[in-house]
Amino acid sequence: MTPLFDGDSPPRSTERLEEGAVLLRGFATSQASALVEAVAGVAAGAPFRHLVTPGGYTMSVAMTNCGRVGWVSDRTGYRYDTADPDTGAPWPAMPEAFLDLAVRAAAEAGFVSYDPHACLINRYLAGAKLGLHRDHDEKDAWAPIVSVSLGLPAVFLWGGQSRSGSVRRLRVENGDVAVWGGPARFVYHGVAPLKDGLHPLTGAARINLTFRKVF
Ligand code: MD3
Ligand code: FE
Repeated sequence: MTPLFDGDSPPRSTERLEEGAVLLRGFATSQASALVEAVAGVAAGAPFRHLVTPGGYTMSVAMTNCGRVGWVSDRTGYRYDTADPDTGAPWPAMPEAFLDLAVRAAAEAGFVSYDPHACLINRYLAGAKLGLHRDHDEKDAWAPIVSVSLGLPAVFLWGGQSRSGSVRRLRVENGDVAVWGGPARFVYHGVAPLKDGLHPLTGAARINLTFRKVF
C-alpha cells in the first residue's frame, strides 16, 4: 500500500492483490467526468444492450464496446466482432482519453507498451451483477485487462485461480482502476449485485470500462 498525495489531486494508492494484479485506487478520479462523457459519445453510436448468453440467459449488465473489435454474446457463443451485431456498423473508435488512461494504468502496474484493441463498457443498475468467470477469449495470455470503475461503488469478487476457492470481496469506487495480467490473467472474478444509489456523474448507474488486448 503506497499512498500518494500531490496538491489538490485526490488521494491515490496502489494495492497489490496478488502477483500480476493491482488495484490503483483513485487513479482515474480526476478524469472520471471526461470519461463518463466519452462513454455517452460511444453509446450514442452503439447503444447499451442486454446480451443473451449461449445458455439463453439475458445478462443483467448492459454492454457496449468501442475500439477495433467488441465483445459480443448470443445463442451461438461468445466472440469478438469488428461490427456491432445490432447495426452491422463498426464499433465507435476508442476515445483518446480511454486509451491514454489504459496505457498509463498498465505501465503503473508494470506492463509496458500496452496496446488494447477493445474496450467493453458495462453498465450496472441496481441489482445487476456479473457471476464469477474468467476472460479467456483473448489470444494474448499475458497482456493485462485494465478495469476502470465509474459512478456508483460496487463489490468486486476475486476468486483466485480456481472456481472452488474462497472469494475475496473488494469495494471499488468511482475512479478506481484494476490491472490484472501475467500470472493473474486467468483468475476468477465477478461483481456482486449493485446496491441502489445515486452518483453525481452517472446517476443510478455504475459504469465499468474493461480494456483488452484481443489478438
Ligand atoms: C481485478 N467486468 O467485463 S472488473 C468483464 O466490473 C468484467 O464490469 C468487470 O469482469 C466489471 O469481463 C471488470 C473484474 C474484476 C473483478 C475483481 C477484481 C477485476 C478485478 C479484483 C481484483 C482485481
Ligand atoms: Fe471479466
